[in-house]
Amino acid sequence: MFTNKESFKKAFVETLEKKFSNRLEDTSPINCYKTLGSMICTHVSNNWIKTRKKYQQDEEKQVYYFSMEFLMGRLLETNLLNIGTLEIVQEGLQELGLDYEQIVDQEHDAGLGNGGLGRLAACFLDSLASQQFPGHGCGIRYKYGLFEQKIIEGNQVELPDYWLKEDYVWEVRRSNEAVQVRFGGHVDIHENDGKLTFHHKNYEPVLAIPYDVPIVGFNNQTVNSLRLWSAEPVVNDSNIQFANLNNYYKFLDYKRSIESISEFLYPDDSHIEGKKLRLKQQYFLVSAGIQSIIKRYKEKYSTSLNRLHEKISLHINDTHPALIVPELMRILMDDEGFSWEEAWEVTTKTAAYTNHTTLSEALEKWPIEMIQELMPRIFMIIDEINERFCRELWEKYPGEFSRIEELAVIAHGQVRMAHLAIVGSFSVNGVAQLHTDILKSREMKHFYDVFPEKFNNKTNGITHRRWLLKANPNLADRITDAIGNRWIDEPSILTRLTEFASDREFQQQLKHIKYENKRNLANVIYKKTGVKIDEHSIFDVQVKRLHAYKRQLLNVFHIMHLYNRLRENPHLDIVPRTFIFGAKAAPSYYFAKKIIKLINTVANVVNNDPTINNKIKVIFLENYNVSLAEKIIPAADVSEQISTASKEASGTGNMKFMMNGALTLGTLDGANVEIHEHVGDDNIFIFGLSSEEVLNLYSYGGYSARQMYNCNERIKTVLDQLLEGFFGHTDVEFKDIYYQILQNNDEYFVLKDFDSYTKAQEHVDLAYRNENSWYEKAIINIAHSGNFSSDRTIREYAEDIWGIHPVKID
Ligand code: 26V
Repeated sequence: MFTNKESFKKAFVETLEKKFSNRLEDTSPINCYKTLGSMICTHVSNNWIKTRKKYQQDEEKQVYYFSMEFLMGRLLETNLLNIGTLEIVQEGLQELGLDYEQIVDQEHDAGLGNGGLGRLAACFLDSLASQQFPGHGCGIRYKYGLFEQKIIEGNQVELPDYWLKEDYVWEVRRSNEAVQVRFGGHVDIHENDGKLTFHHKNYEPVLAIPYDVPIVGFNNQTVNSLRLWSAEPVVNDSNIQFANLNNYYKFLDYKRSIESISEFLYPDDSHIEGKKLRLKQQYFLVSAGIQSIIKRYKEKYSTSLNRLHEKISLHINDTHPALIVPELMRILMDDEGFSWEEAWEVTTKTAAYTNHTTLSEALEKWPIEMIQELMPRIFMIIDEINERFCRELWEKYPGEFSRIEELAVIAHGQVRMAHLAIVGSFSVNGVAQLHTDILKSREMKHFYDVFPEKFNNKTNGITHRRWLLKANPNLADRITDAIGNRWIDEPSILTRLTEFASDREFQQQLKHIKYENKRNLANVIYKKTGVKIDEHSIFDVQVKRLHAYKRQLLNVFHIMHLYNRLRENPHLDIVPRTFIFGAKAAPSYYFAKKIIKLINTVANVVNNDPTINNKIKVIFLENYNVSLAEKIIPAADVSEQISTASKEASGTGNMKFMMNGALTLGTLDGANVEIHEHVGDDNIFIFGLSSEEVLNLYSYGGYSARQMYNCNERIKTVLDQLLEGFFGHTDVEFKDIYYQILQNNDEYFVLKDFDSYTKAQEHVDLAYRNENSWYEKAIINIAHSGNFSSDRTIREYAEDIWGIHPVKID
């Protein structure tokens, strides 16, 4: 059906007519999208079945990547790309008189994630399937994804993201593979022949229904699965017979409370709230996932589970699924009759954990009582893990109470999920070299002393298929013209582009592609905001979640400063610049929301001031998501990666921009450090405090924001403008930002780094004037971006952590 244009067109019209009883000339874009979706599903179903069969017969080890978030974005175009039919479809639809872009736009982003962590999980799935690794995702089918952001009078307003409004064409509901997850109740303990047995009683049962999404490998036959779990009430004879109205209402209450488990994604990735429902979600995911994996394992291997770790790895993506450790223990002991020692041996060889943040406010801890109430048996097991671990520590460090207290899994009435994950896993990894070094030498130093062999680094990556081939097809074609197409399978080959870095023709081609992408983005911006921007200006972009540590504020302060200079001298010699922002703030993150308001307020002033000769514009694009990122990133000249050094574990946006030929303006933080090492000093703009300096300032003090304010006229002017002047009238709106900086001593060193940031921005301006040299730098960035493909990352996980190998499907 996709073998050539003609057969595609024929099949498309037939499917459309059958599916919707609709003629082509009367149809709608949404029906075209659904038609195309169902054609792709039919096309991949054969390979999906083959892959499942092969994995069920083959004895190769498999990995299950457990994550509370999978930020998949859209799938139509990546699926077409991966099955190799993108061009046929684009041309075929055009010949049918249909608008391909409009059809693609019908798909609602699957926004089942907050940001970097969830998008990383999605990139990993693509790299697993594309390299034929037997690896699957395990997550939650939230009814509502990350909220939709609207900007109203400069403020963020959140709307629910009901992404399932139209049927989700990619999922398959597999009710025959449902399992039961149990909450609450109590545990009866019996002794039989000196052996304790545990019986969970009076629990509330929840039905976990899996919905599978096919993960289509690029140019191969592999189709892995992303299994998303949905919570439904258990409907049986006893609760369906409504003898009286009371029971009926009770049933409805029960139904509502069960369904709430997979109702929505928690949108705050900065502060843990300790909400019961969130803990329920975590156990729901873990218990449903492991039960179904073990069911399948037992169908396949008639042997006992004591060699589970040889066939399966369970990956814990951040601490959110850390209950994998006690849940697997529970199943092995209570259902399979293992002793504690046997179960511990298998569990700690099966689970592996990735840490994604060192921010203390995001480290998960749960009150003992909450775990006890929701999962009484799981709590008993965690308690025992803690007891045994503390006993071991006592032998290793006799008398060192405070060290043991620091390491314990349970302390001060709380269960520390990171500790549980470290103790219960065979591997603990950070997501960039600097991050891993900080874990080993500071945040988790004591654990590193106890388990040095567990710690390792796996620098993040991004799928070059979505972020270059799909998002920037013209650039991908140019690259192929220059170095052939092998880079698509092996992105490290992109380094061959370094030979073209000083090639004038290649530089010009890159310039034209960038310009085209900028024009497209300018159109999007005009449609969305009504603001016309100069396509020849430098597109300077900061798109990411809004967090104080990511320092959008530093960017805004610089814009205010630049605007002040332009007001003083409208003929100031600068290259015109368009500052572009996209950022969602957690709904309860007051400071972050104020910064959004500030960006929009500054934008309003700057964009409407005729005296500055259109030299700068400020754009805030609402509802930043994966699809918008795919339009923004290929059009960027400058990539703002300006977090306070030591705070950003890795960052992955930095890699996407680099791959699309934008130059990084950044601190030596997260993976920026490795980008810097790859491209060299001349091809990146580095500024600001080092992580070492930041950490020393935190440890020993010696920084005064007030002093910076008093001694630096430029900083003082900008800060004072928060209170008066800049916005045309005295404004109380931003006094909290002013006081946050001055009274809380500027926790993220915005003022401290202001001067060096401003200088780095001047260097950007100068560098951009030399066109050849600018594109030379851009080419060198693209050339070294292959190292940041998630294919490399996944190969490292496969080899060093999971011990999995490619499985050919034929
Ligand atoms: C925490 C919480 C707290 C409770 C509610 C929901 C929620 C969701 C996520 C998080 C964890 C945030 C950690 C995180 O996203 N880390 C980011 O991971 C990226 C992928 O490794 C990395 O590139 C970023 O630097 C890092 O900030």
